[in-house]
Amino acid sequence: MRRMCRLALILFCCAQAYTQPQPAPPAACDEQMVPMRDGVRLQTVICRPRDVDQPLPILFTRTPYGVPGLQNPRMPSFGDGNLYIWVTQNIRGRFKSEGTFVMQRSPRDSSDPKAVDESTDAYDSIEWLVRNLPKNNGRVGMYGISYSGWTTAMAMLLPHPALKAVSEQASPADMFLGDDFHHNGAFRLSYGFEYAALLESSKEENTHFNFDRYDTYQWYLGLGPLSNANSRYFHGKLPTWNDFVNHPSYDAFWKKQVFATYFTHSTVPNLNVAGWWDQEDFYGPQKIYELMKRSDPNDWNRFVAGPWNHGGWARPDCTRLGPIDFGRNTCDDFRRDVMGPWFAYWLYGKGELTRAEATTFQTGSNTWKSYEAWPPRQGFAPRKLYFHAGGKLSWDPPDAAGQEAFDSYVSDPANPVPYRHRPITATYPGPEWPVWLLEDQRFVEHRPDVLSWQTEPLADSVTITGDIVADLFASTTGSDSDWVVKLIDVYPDDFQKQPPGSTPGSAVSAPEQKWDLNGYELMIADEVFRGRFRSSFENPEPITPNQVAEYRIDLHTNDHVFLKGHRIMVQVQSTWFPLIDRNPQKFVPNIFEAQAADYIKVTQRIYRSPAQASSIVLPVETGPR
Ligand code: PG9
Repeated sequence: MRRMCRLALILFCCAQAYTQPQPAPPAACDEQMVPMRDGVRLQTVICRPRDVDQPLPILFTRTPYGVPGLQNPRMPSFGDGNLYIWVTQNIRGRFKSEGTFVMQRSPRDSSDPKAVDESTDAYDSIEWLVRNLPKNNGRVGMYGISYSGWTTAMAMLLPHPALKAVSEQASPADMFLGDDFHHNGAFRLSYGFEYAALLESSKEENTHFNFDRYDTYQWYLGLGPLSNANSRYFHGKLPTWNDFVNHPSYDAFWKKQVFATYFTHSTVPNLNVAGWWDQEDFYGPQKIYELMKRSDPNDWNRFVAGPWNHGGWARPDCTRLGPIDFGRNTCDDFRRDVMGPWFAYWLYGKGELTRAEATTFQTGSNTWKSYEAWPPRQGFAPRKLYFHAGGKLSWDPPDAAGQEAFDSYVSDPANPVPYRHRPITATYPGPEWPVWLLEDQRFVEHRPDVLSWQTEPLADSVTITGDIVADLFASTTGSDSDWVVKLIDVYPDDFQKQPPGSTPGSAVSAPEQKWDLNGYELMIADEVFRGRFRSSFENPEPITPNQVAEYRIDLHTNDHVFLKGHRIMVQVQSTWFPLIDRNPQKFVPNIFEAQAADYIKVTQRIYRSPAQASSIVLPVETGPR
């Protein structure tokens, strides 16, 4: 396996520290081994702005990816002049931190006084920090993105009294239902494989798996059945891969990690942050916010979402993502108007907590919006866009003339649909992975195993704000199957008056010239559902071949305007490789143990008759809120 390269380092460091266009305040850093209740010591870097005498609050992040170096550290800055002592800690078993690393260590049995977990480690660290750091004001905030967002969420299960506020950002909430490792039970092969190798090949570093093919589509296809991963490469040595193999359904192993299992009520003010194009943990922050809101008598939870990929809001400039220009640096907006005031209020007692319950950047209109709830309770109503013959999508339900109507395709695991255009480079260090959700979906539209339905060009803009659900009526000739649904904004053919290269002498290399947005198919929402779990995630069952079943697939919340002249499109397919492992399409008890012969070609049907009217249900704006 290959050592971590510089680019990936930048990626992970970005996920920890808020970078900023303006110079960071000069800081002095020092490393401490902070003792936990069981004697294990955790590597902790503490940075304090130089020449500042006043007591400062502490901002604390816990990560598995490595603490920053002591020289020229990048201090967090929200651009509001408020200073913090910045503390970053490696969790157990990573780098110089003692103890054993456990991927998403499950919360401890609280009746065992000796048991430890991420919440006791956060508690013990905060206790040590407030007692030992000179000139701290006794107030601690925690924040972090993704894994560090999750350690932040875990700290809320045993909040230290000095922990005054947190910001959980892109934390996974459930690794079987919606985050990094599975979606609706479908295994996220490339991510699961490469991430297990990244974290568990070595304690001292992040290690990239050494692919011997540039195009990992080809490599994963060559891997064959998943059982070859251990026999050829991991040899049973990666605990996380073994857990995937041993827990193919939603059993106690997965439920033990799930935040919902332990959450009882909101204990600390929490700013939940999500990115609309988060390629890793989009479900998590929405779910955690939803759960915490169920018992939040002090109204301590807020929700923020913007046009960002995974952790993108920590980057210096977020004016664009992939080809899309949002017209303003939305990360600066977020730091200055949301995150800065959040910690200033709770850790400094400055300002007022005036921010709305939910603050989202509405794409399409490219404006910030505020809502009284998330998803909003007023001003939006679910409306169905129905599938019709000839690839049409319409607000009108199918009529009786279309009885028994369906569209059909053959899904072949030997020739799966690539999830992004080939060559598919390794997940890390990228740089394609972080922006793949914004790829132009025309690259697969012509495939016979990808079905598309679209509206006419819209006479008026359509605003959708809230939860999107696909309601599929589908059958397969097999006994297991995946259903992938993508909601797409199709740009008009004349969107860009001057597409790249059309102007004599135009500089094709200028960033704004690189992308051809004419007719672009931009994915707004997407999800996969593994058919064996349609009745229960705990007890998978074969699908009855050729029998129509209804699949209601949650595409999660969004805030987007399909502008006048654009079209709304839905695509359906049954493979998405190697993002999702290939479903053999023949039911086997454990797909991780399937044999090559179990992988079969099947014929899929998507129904659009009055009784079995497949549709996408959109939260359409109905009027003033
Ligand atoms: N998405 C990453 C992750 C979080 C938690 C568990 C496993 C992976 C991350 O970016 O940290």
